[in-house]
Amino acid sequence: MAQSKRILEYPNEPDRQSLSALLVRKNAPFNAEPTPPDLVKNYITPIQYFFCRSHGPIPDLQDDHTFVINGLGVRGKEQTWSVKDIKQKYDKKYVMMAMQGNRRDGLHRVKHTKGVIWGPCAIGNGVYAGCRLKDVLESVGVTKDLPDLGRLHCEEDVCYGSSIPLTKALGVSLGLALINTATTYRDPFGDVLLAYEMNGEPLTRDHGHPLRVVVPGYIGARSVKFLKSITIQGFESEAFYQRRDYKILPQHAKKEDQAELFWSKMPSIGEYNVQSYVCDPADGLHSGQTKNQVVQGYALSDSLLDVSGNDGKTWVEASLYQPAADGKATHVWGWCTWTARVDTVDNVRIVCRAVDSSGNIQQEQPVWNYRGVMNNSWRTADKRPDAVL
Ligand SMILES: Nc1nc2c(c(=O)[nH]1)N[C@H]1C(S)=C(S)[C@@H](COP(=O)(O)O)O[C@H]1N2
Ligand SMILES: [Mo]
Repeated sequence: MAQSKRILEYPNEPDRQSLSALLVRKNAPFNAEPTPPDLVKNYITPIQYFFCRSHGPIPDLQDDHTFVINGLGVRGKEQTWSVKDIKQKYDKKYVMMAMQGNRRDGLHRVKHTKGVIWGPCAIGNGVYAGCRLKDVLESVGVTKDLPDLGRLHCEEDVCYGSSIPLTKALGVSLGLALINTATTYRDPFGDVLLAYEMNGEPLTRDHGHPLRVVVPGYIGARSVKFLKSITIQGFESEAFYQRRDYKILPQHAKKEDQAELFWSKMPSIGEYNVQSYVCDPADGLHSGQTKNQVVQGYALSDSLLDVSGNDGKTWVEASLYQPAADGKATHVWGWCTWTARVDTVDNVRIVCRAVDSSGNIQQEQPVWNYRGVMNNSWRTADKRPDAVL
C-alpha cells in the first residue's frame, strides 16, 4: 500500500526572517519562491532567494543525527551511519545543480491542477557539498556488480520519501537500451551526493539539515532532505510522493477519481525537461523602451536559447552565462542565466525558448496534466489583454 497523507502540525518551524524577499505560496507546509527579477540577479542563488519546498513540518535534527542503510547487497543487512562519518570518512565533493519544482501556475490557468500553485521561480542554482552516495554505497557492499541493479530508494521517515535508479547513484551506464544517452553521457562520475553544505554553509533546516540527498539532473522531488534511511530494493519507494505524485497523467485524468486509475500505470518523473523563462522584465512585456531592451532569464539547457520581443515571430540568440564554478573541481549540472537585447512592441509578450543538445525544444502551448508537473511552455505574459493563458 502506498503511504497516505497524515494530518500534520507545525509547532517548531525554523525562523524565516532572512527569507522575507520570498513570495510565500503556502505557509504550512512552507512553500515560497523569489520574484523573477530577484531570481536572476545571481548565477549562484543565495539562500535568501532560494525557493523552499516542503510537504510537511521541518524536523529539528541535530548534528549527531544518524541514518540507516539497508537492503540488497548491504553487508550485515543494515548499517547505521552518522553525519560525522560522512564528513570525516569520505572525500568532500562539490556539485553545482539546479534544484527545481516549477511553473504549475501556467497549467493551472488552463484548467484546475492539484497542488501548490508555483510560479516560475521554484528553481535555484546551488553549490552543494558532501560525499558521493556512490562511495558510501560501495563501502557497505553495494556495487555495480550486484546481480539485479534494481532501484535505489532513499527515504525520510515522517512524511516524505522518494527513489532513484541505483544506476543513477552509482554512475553506471547500462547501455542505451536501458538508460538514455543524456544520462549515460552526463553522469560518468556518479554525482549524486549526500550533502551537508549548500553555497559554502551548513544546510539550513529548510533545505534539509543536517543531511540531504542531491540528485543532479533530476526533478527536485528526488533530492530527499533530512535523510533518515536508504534502502536498496528491486522496486520503487512506496512513499506517497513517489507513487501518487510527480507523474504526467494523461489529459483525460481531470479529477481525483479519474487520476486513481493511472497512478500505478504511469512512470515516475526522473530527469527534468528543457526549460527557460523570461524573468526580467518581470511581467514579460516591454518597458517603454522598444529598441534593444535588455531581457534576462534562466535556462535549463546545454545548447541554445532564443528570445523574441514580438511573441515568437522573430527570434534572436541570447548569450548564455554558465561559468565553471570555482577551484574545487565542482561538477556543473546547474542552470545558465542569459541576457539578450530585443526590439519589443507595446503589449506584446517577450518569450524565450531553449533547445537542448538532444534537439528538445520548448513549445508555445503547455501540455496540461492534473498534477501540473513539467510545464515548459513559453512564458505567459501577466498583462497580455487577449491572454487566455
Ligand atoms: N524530506 C523532504 N525532502 C524533500 C521534500 C520534502 O517535502 N521533504 N520536497 C522535495 C521537493 S518536491 C523539492 S523541489 C526539493 C526542494 O528542495 P529545497 O527546499 O531545498 O529547495 O526537496 C525535495 N525533498
Ligand atoms: Mo518539487
